[in-house]
Amino acid sequence: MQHNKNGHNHSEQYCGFIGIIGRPNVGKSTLLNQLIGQKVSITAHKAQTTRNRILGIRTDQNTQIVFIDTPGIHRPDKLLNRKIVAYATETLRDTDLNLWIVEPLTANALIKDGPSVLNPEDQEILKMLSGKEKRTVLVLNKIDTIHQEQALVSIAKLDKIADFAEIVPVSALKSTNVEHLVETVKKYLSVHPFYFERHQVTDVSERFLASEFVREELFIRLQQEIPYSVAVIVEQFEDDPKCIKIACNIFVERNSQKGIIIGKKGAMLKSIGTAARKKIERLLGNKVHLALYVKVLKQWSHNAHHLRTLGLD
Ligand SMILES: Nc1nc2c(ncn2[C@@H]2O[C@H](COP(=O)(O)OP(=O)(O)OP(=O)(O)O)[C@@H](O)[C@H]2O)c(=O)[nH]1
Ligand SMILES: [Mg+2]
Repeated sequence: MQHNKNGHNHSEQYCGFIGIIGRPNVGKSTLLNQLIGQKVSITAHKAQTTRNRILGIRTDQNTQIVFIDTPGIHRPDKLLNRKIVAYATETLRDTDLNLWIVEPLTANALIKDGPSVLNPEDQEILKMLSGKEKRTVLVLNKIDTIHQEQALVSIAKLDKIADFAEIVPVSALKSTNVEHLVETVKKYLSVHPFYFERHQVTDVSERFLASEFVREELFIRLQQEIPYSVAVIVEQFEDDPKCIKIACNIFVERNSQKGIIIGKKGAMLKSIGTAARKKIERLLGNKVHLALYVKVLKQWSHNAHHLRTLGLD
């Protein structure tokens, strides 16, 4: 029987469900996209971009890794946030292995020891992972922003706070050491027939991705609370090979927000539409016509009924 460097037998298929968890904005979705080599999860410089559980599937020869991107874990204030934090905390219960993503330790933390090197939110996550440390790979992301020496000191400090499976430094943005992370994950797969087709990279529909690419542009361009007050729903998706026709409703919570999204003479909505259309065209490999409509749905993010209608429950 032939075995490769992960101890895998060539004639069997190996699979695993791998959770990607961490605070908001640490780079979970950026990492997922790099791990599978395709953009299936939207990213932004603002916290709480991801609202759903999103699968990224990577199949190489006889291994299939199912990565699960989750919303950032934080103290929820409104109903929407309670729901999205639940997606993350429920995910880490059912996975074969979790990748816990953290940012480089601050200079202030580097003079401390023990769990207090972590910021308070990460200390909470450490408690949630209690008992699962050996099934947790701690991923130190954004190492492109620090000196190598600082990375080494950070790893030494993090190594002392729990008995993690491994600690892997990466830069999701620059794709540094991401392939090493994949090789690490492969050691934790078990024998099982592939769950998905070999070519499948995600479980979310093109329709959902189209709405997410619109939401990504809203996140990038809008300030303060507005990104958190928008939800995007695809109303029409006509699969015409000459030009795919997509129409989306953008729901906001207040009239004033509607005005800001539309902008002076519609300029803001136009630039959002153009940028999102280009991303959707790249995704679908086809010409796209994208129509956007802004509608007010008062206080939707606090309302269970509206959350259900918007597919967020
Ligand atoms: N410099 C640097 N920036 C990064 C890296 N990885 C992610 N980022 C940036 O960090 C920000 C947040 O990235 P996301 O991938 O959206 O983070 P997230 O953890 O998915 O955030 P939530 O979905 O809000 O929980 C974006 O501006 C990314 O470009 C990295 O390795 N280096
Ligand atoms: Mg995200």
